[in-house]
Amino acid sequence: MCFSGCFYVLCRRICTVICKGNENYLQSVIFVMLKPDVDIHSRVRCACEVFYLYLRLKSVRMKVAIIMGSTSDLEIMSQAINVLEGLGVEVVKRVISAHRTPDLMCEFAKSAKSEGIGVIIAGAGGAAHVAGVVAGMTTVPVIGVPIQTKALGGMDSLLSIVQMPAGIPVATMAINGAKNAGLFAAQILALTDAELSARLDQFRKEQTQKVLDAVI
Ligand code: AIR
Repeated sequence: MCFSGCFYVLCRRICTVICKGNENYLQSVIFVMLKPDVDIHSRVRCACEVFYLYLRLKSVRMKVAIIMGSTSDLEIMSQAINVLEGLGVEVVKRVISAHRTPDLMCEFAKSAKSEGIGVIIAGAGGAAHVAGVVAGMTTVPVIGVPIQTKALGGMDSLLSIVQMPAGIPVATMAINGAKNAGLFAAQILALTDAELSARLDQFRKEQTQKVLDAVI
């Protein structure tokens, strides 16, 4: 096979295997390279472009931040961590309290976007303000998880998170609904990540099969 033939095969591999779902522009670069009258300099330029795009596409793969008001929330919030890690999503975990560490909360919220965080999951119990306040300081989507409390069963957490003023949305899950928070975050990221989208489809298939296979 000639040089350009090998190069074409290599580039197609990069497109289809690594950059799934983002192939169109890359393929158009490859087609330019394939034109018979293209000189070697242009071919090298195209190769650099393909490599650059590959690095850029890799670097825009977003992370999910999971923050919680206290280490006592970890048992519930680990359901979100587990589901996301199982789907191959990079997770950043932090204990951040709206009341006990307000400065840290502001710092985190303001830097979330530049840190490559695509979704924030915020769990807290009682006077659970972290999700709403973080949402007020960033346009990264925030998912709130009300943690069940001993005194009021988690209704306090739920109402603290769910009743956001118009203009600052928080997607509120059920009380202790951390697993769904993880899945919802993955579904948001999957809109621009075809591989993650395929893993979510597989997750749903397996879930359905488990129900169909259940013997009672
Ligand atoms: N909390 C911590 N800072 C602000 C709030 N609302 C919440 C935690 C936890 C609850 O208070 O999210 O659910 C009890 O925290 P701890 O540390 O006393 O166990």
